[in-house]
Amino acid sequence: MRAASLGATLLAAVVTAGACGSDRDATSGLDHAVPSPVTRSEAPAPTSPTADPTDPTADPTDPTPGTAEASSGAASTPAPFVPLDPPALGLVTVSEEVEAPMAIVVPERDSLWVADKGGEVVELDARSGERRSTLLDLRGEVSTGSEQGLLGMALAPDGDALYLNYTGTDGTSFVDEFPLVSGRPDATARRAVLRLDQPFGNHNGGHLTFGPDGYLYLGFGDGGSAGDPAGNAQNPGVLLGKILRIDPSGGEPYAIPADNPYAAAGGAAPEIWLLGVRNPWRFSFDRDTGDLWIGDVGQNEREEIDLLPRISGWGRGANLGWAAFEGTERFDRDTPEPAEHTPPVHEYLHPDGCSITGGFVYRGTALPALHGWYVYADYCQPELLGFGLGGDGSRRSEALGVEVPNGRIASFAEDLDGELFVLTIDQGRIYRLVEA
Ligand SMILES: [Ca+2]
Repeated sequence: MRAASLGATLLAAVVTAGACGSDRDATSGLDHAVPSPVTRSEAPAPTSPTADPTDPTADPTDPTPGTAEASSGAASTPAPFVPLDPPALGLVTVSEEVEAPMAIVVPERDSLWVADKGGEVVELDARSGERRSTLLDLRGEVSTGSEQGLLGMALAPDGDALYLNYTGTDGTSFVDEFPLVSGRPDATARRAVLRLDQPFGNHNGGHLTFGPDGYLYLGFGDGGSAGDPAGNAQNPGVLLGKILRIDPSGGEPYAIPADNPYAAAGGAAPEIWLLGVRNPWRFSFDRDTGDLWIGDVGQNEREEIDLLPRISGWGRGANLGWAAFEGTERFDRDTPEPAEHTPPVHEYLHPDGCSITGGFVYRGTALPALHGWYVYADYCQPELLGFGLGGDGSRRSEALGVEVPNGRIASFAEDLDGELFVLTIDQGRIYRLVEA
């Protein structure tokens, strides 16, 4: 397949290997914990999860927030503002201290905590970019395959603990908790939260983030290889090919939020929040609207963006289609179309890219014209990309006119003010998105 040759040449093909279906894969994790707007007295049947438990009139297949808002009459989710012209953007280097930055959390204004794919969590001076200290060192514990390693990191909303998602030396995915003591993660108090066997080295997902509901959302790929040979993504009985939602501090090793779609359903995994993802490589919650945005890496042809509006229940129980669909197209025709299929809000084709790197809806103040744009990228292209939704449901997709000078865009991060970092590997650098 087209991307296979690329995969052979990329040392850190977090995305590429996902696209080409190599024997390597990674998992991702997400997390969030916030008081949920979803209130249900009963969970849906595993075979017919509903994407919108709060509004029976909303169309679960329509991910357009403007439409969902109109149908429900709720006014709490402002429609994104879509500017007429992309702003003039630039990138400034924040730091070159981290070889393969995967994630950043900002515990306080002058400090950046960066997860290095190789297994370290390092503290950088936010202004100079200089390395202050090593916070955690898991280098002897993580695998080094292209889609493996320390892949995700999230800080609890109350600042009590740091969570890491990484693949161990045998390829297994782990999520560990490190309580913060005197403001720093304490390795001696480490606690295992989740482990997940990985049948192949690729499609580990690995992202995790706390949602506006306070729960931890974790993304795991379909288990790897190519074409989801075991049918994991459509199987509600396994955690592969899913976005999970847990309460890591509510039990041992974690608690299941009562409104998870399968919390009370026998035969389905109660951790599941939504299903049918191939390799969710970065997802985020819009800090203004709470909407959930997912970049899901395609197989051979289509990279997709999925939007699960808060007002429609954040995609609770939604089925994003893989492997019955790759983007909007049929893929595995032996797998029937899911009953609650939520198609992507946007997709693009190879060779315009090879593997999506999901980003954030920009909500900072430094770049007013970018407000409301979903900023993302592709692992095989240097240029930042933007996707915008108008209040009328109109959709715009544009290159944003700024390129990373070297390296490959593997991740994004957000600071305390909603300004964006762009993280590249191969030539590891952290950039900040600024006005040109
Ligand atoms: Ca999909």
